[in-house]
Amino acid sequence: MNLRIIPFFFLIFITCKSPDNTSPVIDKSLSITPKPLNVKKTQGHFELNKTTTFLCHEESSKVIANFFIEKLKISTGHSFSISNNGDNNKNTIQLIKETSSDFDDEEYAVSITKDQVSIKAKTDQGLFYGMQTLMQLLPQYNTTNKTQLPFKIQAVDINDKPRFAWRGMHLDVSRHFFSTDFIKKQLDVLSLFKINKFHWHLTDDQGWRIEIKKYPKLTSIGSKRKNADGTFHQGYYTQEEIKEVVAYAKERFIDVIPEFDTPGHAIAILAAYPELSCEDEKYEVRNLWGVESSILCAGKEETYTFIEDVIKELSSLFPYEYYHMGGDEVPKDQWKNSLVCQELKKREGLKDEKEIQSYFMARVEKILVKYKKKMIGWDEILEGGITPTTNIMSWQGEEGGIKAANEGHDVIMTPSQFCYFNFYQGDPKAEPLAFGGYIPLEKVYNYDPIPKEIAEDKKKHILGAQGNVWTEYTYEDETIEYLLYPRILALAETTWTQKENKAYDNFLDRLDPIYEILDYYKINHHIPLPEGPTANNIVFIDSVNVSFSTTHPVKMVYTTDGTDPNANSKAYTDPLHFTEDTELRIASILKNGKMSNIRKITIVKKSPIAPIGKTDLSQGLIMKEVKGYFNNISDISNTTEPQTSIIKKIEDANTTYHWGHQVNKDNFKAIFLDGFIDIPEDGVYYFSSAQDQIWIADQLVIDYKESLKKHPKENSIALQKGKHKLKIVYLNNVAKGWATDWNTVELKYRKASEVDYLEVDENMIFH
Ligand code: TNX
Repeated sequence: MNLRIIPFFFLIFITCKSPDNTSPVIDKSLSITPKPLNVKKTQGHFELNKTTTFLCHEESSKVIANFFIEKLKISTGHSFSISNNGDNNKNTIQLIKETSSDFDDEEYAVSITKDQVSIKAKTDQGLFYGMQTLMQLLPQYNTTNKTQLPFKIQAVDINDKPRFAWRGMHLDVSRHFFSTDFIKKQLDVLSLFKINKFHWHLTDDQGWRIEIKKYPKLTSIGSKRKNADGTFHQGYYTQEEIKEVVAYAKERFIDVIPEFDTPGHAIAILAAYPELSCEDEKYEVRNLWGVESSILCAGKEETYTFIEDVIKELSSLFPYEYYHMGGDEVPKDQWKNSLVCQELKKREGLKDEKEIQSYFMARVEKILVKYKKKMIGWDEILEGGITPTTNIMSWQGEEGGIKAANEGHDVIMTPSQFCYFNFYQGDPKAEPLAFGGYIPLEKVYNYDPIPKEIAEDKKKHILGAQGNVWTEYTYEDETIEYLLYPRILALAETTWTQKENKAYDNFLDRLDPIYEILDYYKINHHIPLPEGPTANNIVFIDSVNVSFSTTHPVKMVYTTDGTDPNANSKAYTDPLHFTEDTELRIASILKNGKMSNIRKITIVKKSPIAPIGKTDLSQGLIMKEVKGYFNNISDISNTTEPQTSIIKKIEDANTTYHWGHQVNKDNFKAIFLDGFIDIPEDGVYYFSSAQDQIWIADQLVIDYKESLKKHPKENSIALQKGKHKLKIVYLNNVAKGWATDWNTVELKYRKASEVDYLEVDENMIFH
């Protein structure tokens, strides 16, 4: 049990007997997320009961009241009614809109007294946030039973407003498609925490996902991706579905910002309309991740006509002021080689291809202005210069945002090192597959969207920040939720709460009430996993110590008898000491009893394997190559005659593709490297590799079963000094968008007592 959390935990849920000694007074005023500006407890309590009514003086506040009445009906079973009777305010929840007040637009005040609850704001949005705060004060988030009325809530005065106007979340639906139901579920939950922007990344190389009536092939062709293994991924939203999501978001005061990525990340467009490219080529929707070199032609008028036609249709779907037009990762070789682009360059007096992109974005912005929209672009567009009215989304770190804000552009911060929720939130050795990187909760929480390099008078240009979820490696709804929560709530607080009111420890203390809400909404949130061992098979010779930690404090429970741990299992406190074979199962467990995935670790006592007694060996390994596309080792046919050669270094087995390039299908093959490895001294060794199989001394040390092989796997084996048989099996293919030859063919090793891996180099391999 984490001692630091206990006292606060009791504070949050403090329940004192009310004077009539019936039900307790609930006080959740310190557990609101994002943390409000001011919370002041006052005397007494308010009783919410079946005769409580909502009091609204305007139609628009009635709409808001009804929205929450529906929610309360689900949690309590009771339908509250609305009255306009202004004379008797007793036992009411009043929604008071004061358009002439000096409140900010998103500001609200909640006052709970013994007689009534009042929520004041200048706008409907303010009232909505006031109600969301009130909801967090009620015991409505009960996953098992309906909450019984009446209940008593602590009297309190809350005054609150956000630090930033842009509190966003982004979702890439191109790499993998997600249903409107899933998106609505997220919008509903995000609105509880006052997130107010949804950036919908609708188009990319790997799929166009929105119906455009004038260009039907965008969806009939552009929304379908044929994967390298022959399977398909497809999906798009009809305009009706888009409208539904936008309306659903609007009810929750979330603006939806479409992203139509141009001029790069556009091969799905070219697959449908190849005439929009610079080259006379046929294109396919890209089935590899990475950066695509085929882009929209900047020198053709048809490109701008197409963009205008699409924007015209988008403008009837997305009513908000901002449109995101991409501009990221644009390889410019095609423009260099294109006659029309070079003519354009000359005609417009453009210095280089970067300036062609500036010209392109400026024209796109002009189109947007016609539809009364403001343009956002990724920070790459700064390279060739931008128009004074362009807005920047800074993702390649903070530099682009700093430069743009200092030059007077509005900026949304989403630097990948703080805001990319497709990155790992815990140790990649323990966590399920993610993009890469490492952004634990604390890093998100402590991120400040206003870097110190921004001049005082330019700070106002930082509109806020946003969490991005790119979906190359997320196939399931649950995985998106796992990556998002609770990190997006740390960002919600970072963007809402004043910096001086934030404290990570206090946020951690509020995670329990947050989990209660997430469970109520059936969100598959992350639970920190037991981290420490980098392999799930730990070999030892005499004895071994195994220790665990978590990214933030949470109890761990474990068993050593082959059963799954539960709440009653032993709590992990200190490193575990093993002297015999054991199957260790360990998991994290929250205060509400919810457990993380269980980590199963086999701990095995072994004597080091004796070397083979060969001496007449030459350096290098024998390489056999079998041509063909193989998903699994078992698919390799024995009929194909392998090509045999000797390689000096393991890395000589590398094939030749580069990151981002199209894969050369003729290069698909299986590679077998055979020979011996020279082990320097007796001991337990860890090996690390992203190849399919590593055999040492006839033991299968690494068996990379997943088809997608992105991050190296590790495993241990006890070996005596000397030469041992070595075999490496490697399938050069593309699985789930990942080309295996983006992994260097390599094998690394370390002694169990060391931390850093070394390369198995040319002096260690023989045949
Ligand atoms: C870069 S962020 C991209 C995306 C990828 C992402 C992966 C940005 C503007 N472009 O196309 O999905 O990295 O993290």
